[in-house]
Amino acid sequence: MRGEKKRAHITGAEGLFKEAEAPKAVASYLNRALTHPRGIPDKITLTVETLKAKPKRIKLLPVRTLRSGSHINSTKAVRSILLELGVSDKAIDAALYALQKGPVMRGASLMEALSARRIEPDKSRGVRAGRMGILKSALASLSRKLGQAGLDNDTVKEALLLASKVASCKGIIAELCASDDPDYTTGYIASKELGYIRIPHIKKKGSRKGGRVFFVKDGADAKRITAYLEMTPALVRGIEGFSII
Ligand code: WAQ
Ligand code: MG
Repeated sequence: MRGEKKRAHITGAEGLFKEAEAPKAVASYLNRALTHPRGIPDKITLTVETLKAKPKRIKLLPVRTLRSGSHINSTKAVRSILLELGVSDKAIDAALYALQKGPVMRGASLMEALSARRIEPDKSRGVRAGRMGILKSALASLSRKLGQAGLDNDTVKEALLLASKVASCKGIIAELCASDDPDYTTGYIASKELGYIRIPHIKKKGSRKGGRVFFVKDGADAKRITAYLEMTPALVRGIEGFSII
């Protein structure tokens, strides 16, 4: 689903569904586009496609939430977590600049973790992670578990699913994300190594900036990574082993 206003992109969302679930899923995406905090779109595009390949099985990353009461502390934490994951100071600076000052992109930047070079084929659009889904039964268990932590909402569930697919991609070291919604100030750093770390106050309230950076190993193959993120269907089948710390 895509919502657009005066050719500015407002939001996008997607999922994998069984055929029988499709009408309900489409209706709920439509409803979300019409009630989005970034405004009512002039145009909504809905696409329904049949999967050609059997989805790859992926696992959800474990979730934890950083305790931070301020934007300054959160920025410090972002730096130290990314350094721990092997991202250079230069790449951290470039990523924070892109998220806080750069134009809002539809997709994510692919950035080499050491050189800070951006390698995505289309620099203004970025790379869109897609074709990820979760079985209905797994989603019900996930909702229950997130509910106990006060986190059972679409924003968290979709971000966690996206981050879990991204982290499953060979060559990706970490992801940094800040929402472009002016009221949503919690972002995250996700990685196979440390899981999904929620970061309150990653941005200041009211800002319409935001974005995603996928840090890759220097020399990684941008084409292969883009193809995996955009095209390969990935499915969470169960939540065994999933934890909220
Ligand atoms: N693939 C790659 N990048 C994307 C995608 C995608 N499918 N969708 C959005 N982006 C980029 C794009 O640049 C957006 O501007 C930016 O990410 C933010 O997207 O646990 O709501 O949908 O509480 O605004 C984090 C949840 C929510 C944290 C993130 O992102 C939590 C969010 P938004
Ligand atoms: Mg948004």
